[in-house]
Amino acid sequence: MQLTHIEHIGIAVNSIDDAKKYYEDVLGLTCYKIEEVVDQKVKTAFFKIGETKIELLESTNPEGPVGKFIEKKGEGIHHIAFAVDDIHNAISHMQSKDVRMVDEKSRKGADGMDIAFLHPKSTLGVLTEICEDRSNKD
Ligand code: CMX
Repeated sequence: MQLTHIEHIGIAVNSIDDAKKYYEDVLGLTCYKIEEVVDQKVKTAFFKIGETKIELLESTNPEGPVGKFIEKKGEGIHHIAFAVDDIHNAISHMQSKDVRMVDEKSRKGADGMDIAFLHPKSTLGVLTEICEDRSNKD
């Protein structure tokens, strides 16, 4: 298993419309996509910096993972995502190291990725995602 780069950093925000102003007007980044991930109960907005992305996460339901996070901790860094070459291999590797997986199998995430989350209780308190870009592989 090999991590190739930091694919994105997920940041929980109260409002994408409000947060976008800071990322665009102050940091000078461009939002290239807004996408709702219905099963995760979030709306996402993506910005690119080199090979890495910033993913803003706005909850669409207070019972979803980002809604609960915002309620408990407020806005801020929600997760870090590492790119891997082969997500099935990476999940097997994590399981062989006794890492608690939120997702035992990969699933479709935002921006064309196959993703799986590792539980923060197994990762020193940092919610961690692994993702494989399938866009050039199928
Ligand atoms: N980072 C670090 N720790 C976190 C966390 C986060 N983002 N979210 C929750 N936790 C911690 C909580 O603080 C809590 O710790 P304590 O027991 O010490 O208080 C512990 O994890 C359990 O939290 P909880 O509120 O009881 O449990 P939840 O029902 O909120 O589930 C988690 C937590 C991580 C399993 C859930 O948020 C999850 O499945 N996340 C993965 C999916 C996800 O985050 N989707 C949104 C993004 C989708 C996308 O990027 O497209």
